[in-house]
Amino acid sequence: MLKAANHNRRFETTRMTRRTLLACLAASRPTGLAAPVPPQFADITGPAGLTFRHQSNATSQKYLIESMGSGVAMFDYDNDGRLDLFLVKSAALADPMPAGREPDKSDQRFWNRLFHNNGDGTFTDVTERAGLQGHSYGMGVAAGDYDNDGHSDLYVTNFGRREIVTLRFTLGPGGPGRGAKHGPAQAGAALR
Ligand SMILES: [Ca+2]
Ligand SMILES: [Ca+2]
Repeated sequence: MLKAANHNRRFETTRMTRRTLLACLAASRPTGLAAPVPPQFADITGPAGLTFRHQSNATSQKYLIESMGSGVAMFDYDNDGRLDLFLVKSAALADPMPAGREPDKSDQRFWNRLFHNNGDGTFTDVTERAGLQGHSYGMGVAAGDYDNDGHSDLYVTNFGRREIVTLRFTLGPGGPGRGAKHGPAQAGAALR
């Protein structure tokens, strides 16, 4: 009997505690606030000069790599203090792909792209100048200064080939895309 009474008291205490907690929460709820407005976004890739569209090059074979999106790196390739963009892209596939043939990246639609941050909300495509069109079917990328020379480098993964790209860029006054000499920028790609 004593055990049952203690149990009932505990149960009642717990119930009262819950009631008190709910009352406190109700009392603390702010009143008169407007309903939260969901954040709004606008597509500014066009005005910003980021003319990049990924190509999956889908085939009737439905190869696994067709379903993979590509990687992107935000890094400061020219050490001007502003983050630039490197975007990886796929390559053309035959339908079906003959055994041993490498995907074709020669068409500009399939080039990887490097965009220089102009510092005013716009970007300039410097892919050709940098020689970063890439090889094979691009998958992912990582950026880092692997040789510790103060310049960021890229590690690009492809279906079939991996690339380590070492970058050596020097800037003329004003930076690229503003009538200044970008130059040249030595960009070398060592294939592994
Ligand atoms: Ca930069
Ligand atoms: Ca480096």
